[in-house]
Amino acid sequence: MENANMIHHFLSADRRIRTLASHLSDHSSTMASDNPTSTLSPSPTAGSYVGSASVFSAIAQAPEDSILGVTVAFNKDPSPVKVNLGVGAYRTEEGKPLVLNVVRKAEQLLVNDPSRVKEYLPITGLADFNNLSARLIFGAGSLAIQENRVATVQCLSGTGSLRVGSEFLARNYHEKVIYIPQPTWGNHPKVFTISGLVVKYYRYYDPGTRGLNFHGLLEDLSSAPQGAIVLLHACAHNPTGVDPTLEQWEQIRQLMRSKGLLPFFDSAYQGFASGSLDADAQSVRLFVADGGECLAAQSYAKNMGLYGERVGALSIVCKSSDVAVRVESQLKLVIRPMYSNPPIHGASIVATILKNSEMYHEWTIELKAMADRIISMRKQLFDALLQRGTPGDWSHIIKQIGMFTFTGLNSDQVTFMAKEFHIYMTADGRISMAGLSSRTIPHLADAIHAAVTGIN
Ligand code: PLA
Repeated sequence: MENANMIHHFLSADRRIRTLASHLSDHSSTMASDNPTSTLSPSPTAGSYVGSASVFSAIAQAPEDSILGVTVAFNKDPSPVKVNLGVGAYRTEEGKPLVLNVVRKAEQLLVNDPSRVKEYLPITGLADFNNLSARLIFGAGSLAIQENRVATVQCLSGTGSLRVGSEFLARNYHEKVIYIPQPTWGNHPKVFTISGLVVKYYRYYDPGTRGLNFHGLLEDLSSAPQGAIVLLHACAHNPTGVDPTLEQWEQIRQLMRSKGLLPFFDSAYQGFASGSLDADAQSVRLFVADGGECLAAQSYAKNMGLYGERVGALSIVCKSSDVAVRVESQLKLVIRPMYSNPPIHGASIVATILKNSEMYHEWTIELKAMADRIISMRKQLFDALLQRGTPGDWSHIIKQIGMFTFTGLNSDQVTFMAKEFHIYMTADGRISMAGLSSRTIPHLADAIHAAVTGIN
């Protein structure tokens, strides 16, 4: 065996030397030639190989993303009155992106600290960040945390946390079916499918009442196979803005636990819905309090305004600490070949704020101000439509929760509003309330009025 290996080694070394020699002789002859390509054999990947088709020529043009593509269309519109209500990104009353004061402060502290370095983080991320993130979502007094039953890893914002969590499940969990609400965030089915899970839908929204289809939800989860994964929006359901009440959450919990369904919470808006971090985590805490297992994907994009820093966390609550240790070891196997380890800056900002009680307090005030401004936009838009006598019941605008209003406008009306009023939103009629201001509301109300009265 040893000998065979050695012979193989020498033969392949010999082959490499011969290849190198032939390259060198090719090179010297091309140097002497006027036409450097004339002595090279034509290669379809060579730029100089004129006349050949690209090796990628059969690739089809992909459609734009249904949410981020709205920004692409918006950016192309030269109109000075254009408004982007597509992507859920907070804007100030002046229509400007907002960096929280407390985030600026944390960044100053980090910059001024000479002991900070740019070494790689561990595969699982910044330990402080992970511990503090688990406390933020499960509550400081959570029994699961005290009993070391939670495995938390820092991931690339909410999307990355969902991606890592679902690939972990596809590799390690016996049931591959994940039930997601109908409708849901457009990226959910893509993330779960690419991770190796099989996506099915449960009824969630009733267009007739513009509220929760609670009966349909319970029926669909009742008929899900034992052990199936269920994606739940922790609060501020996207795109509908419709959340179950606490009593309904309790019924969902009982049903899911009785069928052994595995909850996977997507918490992209904690604190952004009600303005209270604790109130917005109640659904998750209800499930953790019963001692059962679940997953939770957290994002700091919206509640700390850290969109582009890509900072989030995935927590898996387990039945015992030894299971949590093994779960974490498997999460590392998912992360290492995906992006090796997460970025340090955003997580350091979050950890700085969460561990300093003064800064934490300041954050909650800024967060509440963002949530309140969104709620006031709801009221102003509702009043503006009422004032115009726009046909239909618009009370869902003030009833819905979180960043978005699911207006009920159809795709023709959406197209009309972009073309005639330069107002951009997703084709399903979802508008980002956080992108509105007192200045743009009259323009939006005029557009909705024209769309509703002119286009069926
Ligand atoms: N989960 C839900 C329910 C979301 O709405 C979003 C973001 C994410 C996860 C992921 O956010 P993150 O990766 O940036 O943390 N949804 C946005 C943006 C705000 C987007 O589509 O990427 C939206 O406009 O729907």
